Amino acid sequence: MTVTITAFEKSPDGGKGLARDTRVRWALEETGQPYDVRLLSFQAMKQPAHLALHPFGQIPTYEDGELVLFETGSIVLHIAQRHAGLLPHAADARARAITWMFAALSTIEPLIHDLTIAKFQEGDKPWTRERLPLVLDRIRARLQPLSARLGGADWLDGDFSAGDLMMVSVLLRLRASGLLDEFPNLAAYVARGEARPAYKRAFAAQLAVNAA
Ligand SMILES: N[C@@H](CCC(=O)N[C@@H](CS)C(=O)NCC(=O)O)C(=O)O
Repeated sequence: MTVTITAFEKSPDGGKGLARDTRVRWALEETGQPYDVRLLSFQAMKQPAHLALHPFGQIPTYEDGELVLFETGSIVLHIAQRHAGLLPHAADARARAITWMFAALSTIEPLIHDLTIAKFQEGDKPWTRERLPLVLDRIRARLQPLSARLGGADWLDGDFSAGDLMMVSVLLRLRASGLLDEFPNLAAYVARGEARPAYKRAFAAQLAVNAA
């Protein structure tokens, strides 16, 4: 049975690949898995049919027969565990790759999400002008050690893994802020991820939806 994921019918980013279905598409492409996509309006995302799949009424979801998953960390980990290509075989290396997935999602992404909120949801609030530099500095404080750890390597721990897929997916949400350019090795790391054929296919697929 073919996997079905959900995505925005019309993504707020207009197809820049920032919506989180892109990382799931990328994982499916890296592992050579075909998939179908069910597109949802914002309204449909909050209706009972979708809430039964995703308690928070968000995208993406992942359906494979009886199995329904939400949360991109869980979805990408599931894909990576089920299919070869995204996790090393050696147990310790596999655990480290999964650690980088968690680092991306729990140590880096919340701060980047905070920037999105500060800019787009709270941009008109009188206190945003004072708050924004603090939000940016908190991100810098995470990028600095990440940049130091990556150093001159291509990927975070040996070969490309689900940890890199998730870290690149999270970091590329920063591009418009200019913060990535302050860390040239991280900017190059993101560019390396985006240059992967599987990423390009995932990006093109979500763009096709949004350009239509
Ligand atoms: N932690 C969740 C976040 C999911 C999420 O924020 N999805 C966004 C799209 S990228 C969404 O559905 N936003 C609409 C909403 O929250 O109503 C994950 O990684 O799957």
